[in-house]
Amino acid sequence: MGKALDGVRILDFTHVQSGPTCTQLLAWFGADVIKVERAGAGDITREQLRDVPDADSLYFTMLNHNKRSVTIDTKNPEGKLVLEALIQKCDVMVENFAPGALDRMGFTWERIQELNPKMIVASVKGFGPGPYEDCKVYENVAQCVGGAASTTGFDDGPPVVTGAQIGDSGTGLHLALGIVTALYQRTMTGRGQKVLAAMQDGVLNLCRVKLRDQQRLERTGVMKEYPQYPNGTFGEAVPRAGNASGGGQPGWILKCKGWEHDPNAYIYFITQAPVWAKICNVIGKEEWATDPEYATPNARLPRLKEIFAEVERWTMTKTKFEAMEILNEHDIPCGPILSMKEIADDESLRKTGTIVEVDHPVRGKYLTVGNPIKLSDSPTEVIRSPLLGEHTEEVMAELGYSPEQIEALRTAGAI
Ligand code: CAO
Repeated sequence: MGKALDGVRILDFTHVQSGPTCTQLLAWFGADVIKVERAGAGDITREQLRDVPDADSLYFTMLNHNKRSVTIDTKNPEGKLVLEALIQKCDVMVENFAPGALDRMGFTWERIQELNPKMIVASVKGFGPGPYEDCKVYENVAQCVGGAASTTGFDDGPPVVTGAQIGDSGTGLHLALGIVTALYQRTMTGRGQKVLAAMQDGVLNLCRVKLRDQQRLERTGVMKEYPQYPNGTFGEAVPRAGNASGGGQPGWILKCKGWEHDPNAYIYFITQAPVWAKICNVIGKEEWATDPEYATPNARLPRLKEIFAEVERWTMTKTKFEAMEILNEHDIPCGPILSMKEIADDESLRKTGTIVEVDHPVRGKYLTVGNPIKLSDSPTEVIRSPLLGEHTEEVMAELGYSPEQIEALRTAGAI
């Protein structure tokens, strides 16, 4: 069966996490992704957080599946010529170097356009144009400047970053959408274009509901679904909401049986309005279904702490999985707090290809997250990440270089 992006060739000039997540997705959709790495060293993540001596780290292997690796010294004059040949053969260049690095290398937008006017040049940067455009940025910096950290955590504690890599992987995802959109537009215009996904913008896009709340706060001075209501105080900016739900259906994380010794024996519980009567029945507070103090969503807002405490008295008598089963019978939305160990062992995630076991010639078998986006006509097969420079000769031959030329470039240190 063919793949959605069959025939699309990507010059993958990315490193670390944000860019590689983007190109990995494109590779899973069938693009030929040629990862250009620094000769001799490669993507810095190959050696970061290593768990097996001399094997590419999981950090690298889990972000670079289905790609080919070529090593080129793009600061060497002959290496530059090889990169030029690649630019002429590819549809998209994806890069996430520090601001200005590509220009310093001699590959400005104008130069790339000269070489290939159809080329789409897609970049991740920390910030968009403005006062911080020259700054280098990593994941947690993006979470802080994109509004996630100031709105995450508890009111009486400091700002908190989330484990979800919304700055890196989130921006890679945004960039991938920009790239396929530009590819689609190119089918009509015949032209390439620049695609920019700034990490601050990507995080802010994911924090959209918090900018919503900022404006609600300014208008009304209070947000009734926040834990600060009714007894706490609201300041000028959106406060940290603890585990409150970001939508109109109040929720909280509640203890389950075993919480004393298991840090993940908790469940997320949502007091969804349409099933309020069922919630009352399940927790044994039938009278709340008709009591005007509890029967409507508005009446409940000032009493959420008391209500969740009562629900928790019930959840503490069940394991998180027992609670999930009972609540689901009644269509009450909830979710157990799953540990990474539980997720890794989850059979259903393996069946769908969301968790995949991959074999690697140096490190052996390891688990990875497969393609989370399933296309019925373009199935994903997860192929192990390439060794450093594994495909240099193969790609050079495809570019028309003879074995002698390849050898000479190798001797010159260009590849
Ligand atoms: N051959 C020769 N030189 C190469 C090369 C190659 N194949 N590939 C890269 N280089 C060079 C670059 O040209 C650059 O050289 P100059 O500094 O002389 O211009 C140099 O390697 C280092 O690139 P860098 O500045 O991007 O790398 P860094 O480790 O200093 O910074 C990072 C890393 C991530 C902070 C920075 O790249 C960045 O801000 N990127 C944009 C935002 C981003 O993607 N952040 C998320 C990273 S994922 O957590």
